[in-house]
Amino acid sequence: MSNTLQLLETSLIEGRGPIVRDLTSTALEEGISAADILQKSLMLGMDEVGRRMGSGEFYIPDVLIAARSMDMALEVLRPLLAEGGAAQPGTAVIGTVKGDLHDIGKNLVGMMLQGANFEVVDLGTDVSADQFVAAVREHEADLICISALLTTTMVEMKGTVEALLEAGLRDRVRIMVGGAPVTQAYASAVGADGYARDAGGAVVVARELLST
Ligand code: B1M
Repeated sequence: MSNTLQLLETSLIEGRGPIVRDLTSTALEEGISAADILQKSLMLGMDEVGRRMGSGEFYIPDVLIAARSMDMALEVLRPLLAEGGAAQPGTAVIGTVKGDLHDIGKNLVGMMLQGANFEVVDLGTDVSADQFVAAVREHEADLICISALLTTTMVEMKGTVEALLEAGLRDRVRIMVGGAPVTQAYASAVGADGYARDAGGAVVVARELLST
């Protein structure tokens, strides 16, 4: 791994935001791709933060500072991840389920979809089933993208699918779910149309869902 990527990973874990932002720019100047910066440094750093959180070495403030640093890196990468493609595939409403405040993965998925030229409506975090339904109506969405990072909140996905059914909108919109605890089996069980493991995969699945 390059020195810059190694330093970037360590700085992210330590929550040194401005340094993380600058090292992200340096890595790009060195010719390292946005995808490699994400996969070979930033994601590894967030995984380590999660490991330390799970083992009790890190407390919530440590994790929040690291998350803010990740946001600063993503702001540098955003223009590259969101470089538009050709024709517009459709409108996607995206959000993290009710009770869940994790948004870094959801933001990445949103940026990648924008990069693939989707019109993206980001509802943020802690989004209720009713808010998803209202947004689908308001924006005439073709796709709804639901993220969850907690085993305790992923159950909200089922509620959102049911709310879309009750609102008579289920046939009009495709549903994609994702997030660390979510699996293809879980996606099928809650009645979603698609599941993606990561942000790159989300673009592939989104395109597939709207072309069928
Ligand atoms: Co939280 N947290 N957290 N946390 N946090 C996890 C998820 C955890 C695994 C940490 C751990 O214990 N090791 C654990 C969950 C355990 C479980 O449910 N099994 C956990 C916990 C327990 C909690 C709290 C309950 C802690 C507490 O208060 N005691 C609390 C809950 C708060 C709440 O949401 N109500 C909490 C709080 C927080 C912070 C606020 C401090 C912060 C979030 C800040 C923010 O997001 N702005 C935070 C963080 C940062 C994490 C970890 C460390 C990192 C998550 C992350 O951003 N990863 C996380 C541990 C970990 O994941 N290793 C952890 C990087 C991100 C790019 O990856 O989000 O997985 P990810 O997204 C990926 C894929 O999942 C996928 O694509 C993305 C890019 O490839 N993807 C999709 C995501 N959404 C998708 C949607 C799609 C498709 C793909 O289609 C629609």
